[in-house]
Amino acid sequence: MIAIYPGSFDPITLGHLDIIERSGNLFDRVIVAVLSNPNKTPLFTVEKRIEQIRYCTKHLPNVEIDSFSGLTVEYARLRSANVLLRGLRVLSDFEKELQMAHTNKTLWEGIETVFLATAKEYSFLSSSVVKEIAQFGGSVSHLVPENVSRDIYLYYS
Ligand code: COD
Repeated sequence: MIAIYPGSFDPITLGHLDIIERSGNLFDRVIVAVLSNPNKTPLFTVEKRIEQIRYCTKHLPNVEIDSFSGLTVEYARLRSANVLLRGLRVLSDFEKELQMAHTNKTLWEGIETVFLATAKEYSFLSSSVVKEIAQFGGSVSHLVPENVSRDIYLYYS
């Protein structure tokens, strides 16, 4: 079974990476799909995010990294995947994620959303938290993969 893990991943954090590693044990193939969103100004380009994710998942043979634009369900259909993977951290995630899962189901009845609970040590962690700390000169090396930490350091120095 093929699962898509869609997201912004701007940047990928250890919380995302944990979800990718664990889902690789559950599905035949996991496609990490980076949304290319022209309405947002990201920290890193889509190409850079793909490179970052590819590097830190290179030990996972059944994980592929790609980008997409438009509707996630259309991308999933194109890739013959009928599972969307999402991570849950706190109660507020649940509200947002449930709404997204129901919306996606109205767009394609064949899609299922599978939620993985965050590892407890990453329940506070988000890309926004990482960006906020980095912006004010704090270290994020304990929050993101090493290669991403290096890129962030270069970006802000
Ligand atoms: N631990 C566990 N899970 C985590 C952690 C953590 N520390 N941090 C983040 N996650 C999970 C998030 O809960 C989410 O499930 C996933 O990782 C990705 O997170 P982000 O923040 O990188 O990505 P999002 O949530 O911004 O991605 C949103 C989408 C791109 C999936 C969404 O906007 C989308 O589908 N857009 C395409 C348009 C579309 O199809 N719209 C209709 C659906 S509403």
